[in-house]
Amino acid sequence: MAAPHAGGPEAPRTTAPGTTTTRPGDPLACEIRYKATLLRISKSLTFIYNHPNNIFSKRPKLPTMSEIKLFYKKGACSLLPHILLHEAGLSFTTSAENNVSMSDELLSLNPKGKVPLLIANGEVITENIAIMTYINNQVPEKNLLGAAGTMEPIRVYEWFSWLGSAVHAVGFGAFFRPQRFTVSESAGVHDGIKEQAKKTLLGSFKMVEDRLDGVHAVGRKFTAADVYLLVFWRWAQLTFGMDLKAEFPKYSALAETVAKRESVVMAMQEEGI
Ligand SMILES: N[C@@H](CCC(=O)N[C@@H](CS)C(=O)NCC(=O)O)C(=O)O
Repeated sequence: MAAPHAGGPEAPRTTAPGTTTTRPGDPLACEIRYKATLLRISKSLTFIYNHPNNIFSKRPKLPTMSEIKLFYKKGACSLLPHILLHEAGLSFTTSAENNVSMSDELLSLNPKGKVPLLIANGEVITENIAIMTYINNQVPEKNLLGAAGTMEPIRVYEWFSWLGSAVHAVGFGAFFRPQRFTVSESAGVHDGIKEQAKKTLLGSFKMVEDRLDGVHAVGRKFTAADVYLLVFWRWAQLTFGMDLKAEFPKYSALAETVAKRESVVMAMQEEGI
């Protein structure tokens, strides 16, 4: 059937008052269609140019997960989040502090002058427990702090709290830096503090030993509590000069099992320890 404009009677047109009526083939109709097409192309180009994924745009990119940066010190407690970042499979960069003094950058970001420090999506996060909670929240399906909604996260935080305070701040704090616990500068006083700290730490290790029921601190699977325990076992092994395996067989089995994880091997290799 022939189209109406091809020789047949033309269909009546209804036009709004003030609009121009055109016939197909009219120069005016061609020009209007041409301009409308140009307008559509121009709108599409503007949309593409302004899109955040346009690699040619000069607009700043939105923060992405790849912008995670960890400030650490070789073998320090910052090894904890270093391992956990690998466990999470997140992409991140690192900045190593030297053993003598903290960098100006670290000090300006953390007035406490300590590692670890994590920058993630523009947020500066200090404190191991806060950093590990942040990492866990990025990959909740991995249950790095235990399965949500069960007793596991409660138990993991129970370990975190005790390990971070009694064991780390008090025990190892006094053992490695006795000068922080006295105004005396006498070597004898410092040695006394160290001796007492070691006694306290061995008491804590005995509590770990008695508490463990298998090679993981919480349940039957790996959690960040295992990493916390591994870091302190390593410090003791390097400094106590005793056979930890004979004294604390369950704790040592946990440390040896966790040390074989790819995340641990990678973090330790990166720190050169
Ligand atoms: N409560 C803090 C303690 C951090 C801490 O004591 N970090 C130590 C390294 S294990 C540190 O940076 N010490 C200062 C230094 O080594 O100069 C946390 O858990 O993140």
